[in-house]
Amino acid sequence: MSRYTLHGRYGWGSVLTEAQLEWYGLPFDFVDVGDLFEEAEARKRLAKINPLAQVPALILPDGEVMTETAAITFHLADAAGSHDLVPEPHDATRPRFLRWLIFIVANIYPTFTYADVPQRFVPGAKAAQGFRTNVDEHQKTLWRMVEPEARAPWFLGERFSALDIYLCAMTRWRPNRPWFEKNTPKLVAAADRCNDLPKLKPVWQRNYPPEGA
Ligand SMILES: N[C@@H](CCC(=O)N[C@@H](CS)C(=O)NCC(=O)O)C(=O)O
Repeated sequence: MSRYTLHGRYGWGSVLTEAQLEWYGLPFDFVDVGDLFEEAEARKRLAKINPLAQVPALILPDGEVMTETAAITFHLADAAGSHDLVPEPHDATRPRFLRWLIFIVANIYPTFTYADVPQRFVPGAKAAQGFRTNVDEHQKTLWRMVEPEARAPWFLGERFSALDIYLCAMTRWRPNRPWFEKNTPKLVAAADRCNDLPKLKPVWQRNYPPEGA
């Protein structure tokens, strides 16, 4: 079987795709792109594959390049012929799945794009600092909108989905884990459950090794 190539960085957004490849048992090679914020060369290299120089960038077995985690989520479900992570078209949970997956990638994910290195978008250190503070606050507001939508034990209720994978990764990012525990306990509960799934354990360990490991 031909293989996928995942260009990514452990701990970063490529984990969203890595977890899904692992879940479906699709064979892949991982290419560490380097630190896109610290190494100009790393951005230059990745831009040849993804002009936006973002991860994940997934090369499909036929050579086609895919970026955008939500698009990849749908494609991998098709490729695997599985509804494990993406509710099928007439499933009652599908509209909620679509809504909140797109909410996360369209509204929350860009808060990282703009605030990770705000100097890219706002001139002057002082303005960049204020921008960062405001975008970080906006991000918290957005997560607070997601929280009441979560059911149990998974985000969609009885049904596990790719949304739980997003939560498991993203509750490790900004603001920080204690903030999520205090403000979005339902999201954290689904994230923790996902963290404990034996099938995905190696992915979480690779991307978020326990401290001191
Ligand atoms: N909309 C994209 C967002 C990807 C993204 O923002 N990736 C981050 C890492 S978590 C990145 O590569 N950032 C580098 C940059 O934006 O310059 C997706 O869903 O795949």
